[in-house]
Amino acid sequence: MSLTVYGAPLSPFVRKVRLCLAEKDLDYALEIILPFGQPAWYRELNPLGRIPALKDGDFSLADSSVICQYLEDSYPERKPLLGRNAEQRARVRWLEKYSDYELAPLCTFSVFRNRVLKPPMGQPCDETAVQATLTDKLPTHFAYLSQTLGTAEYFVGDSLTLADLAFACQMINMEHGGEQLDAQRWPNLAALYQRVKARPSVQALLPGEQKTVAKMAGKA
Ligand SMILES: N[C@@H](CCC(=O)N[C@@H](CS)C(=O)NCC(=O)O)C(=O)O
Repeated sequence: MSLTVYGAPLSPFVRKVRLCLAEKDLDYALEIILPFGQPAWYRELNPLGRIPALKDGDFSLADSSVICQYLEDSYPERKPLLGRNAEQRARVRWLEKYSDYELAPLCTFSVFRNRVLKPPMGQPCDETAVQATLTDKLPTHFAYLSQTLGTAEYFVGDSLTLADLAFACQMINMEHGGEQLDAQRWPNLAALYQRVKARPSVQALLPGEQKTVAKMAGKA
């Protein structure tokens, strides 16, 4: 087994794969590939030019969800993260997709991109767009996710799954962008986020990410 993840630590999708690997206690190497200006050879791993990609020996594939499902199928003796039966697996996939496709455009591509990525590149932060994201767009999604979680500790079943990791990955980018989940309004979601954030898998990555974000703010 020789696993290599291609990508950059601040990407929520790269982080999801790294957390999945860590929770499964699988060793891997990280090869830094930025989302833009990638070397030509990277297109062989992902013709769309997006991060992450994964190599397992000679086998390669792209897309964080596909990669995590591959890890689940390839290492069945490791901690399951996709649920324990058909119904749970479907729920996990739905909620993972929800975070990746509904939260990511807001938490990552609006709040994080505007506040963290744009300034060091000499581009202005569109604070009007960020405020619209925070006040008009995100609350509906948090309300749905909060209702879905209810009084449970995790989104699906009674243990951590990719649904929780995908959600936390978006919350981390939002937090890098200077915004917190409102714990008064969505106490159960905020508690879930803190629960996931406290895991050794997340704690192993966060300080490095926070350092990078602070450095980028210094350059802005
Ligand atoms: N559905 C993909 C999304 C990956 C993605 O959008 N990655 C961003 C970085 S966070 C990227 O590579 N953007 C560059 C681009 O779209 O050209 C996944 O889950 O891997």
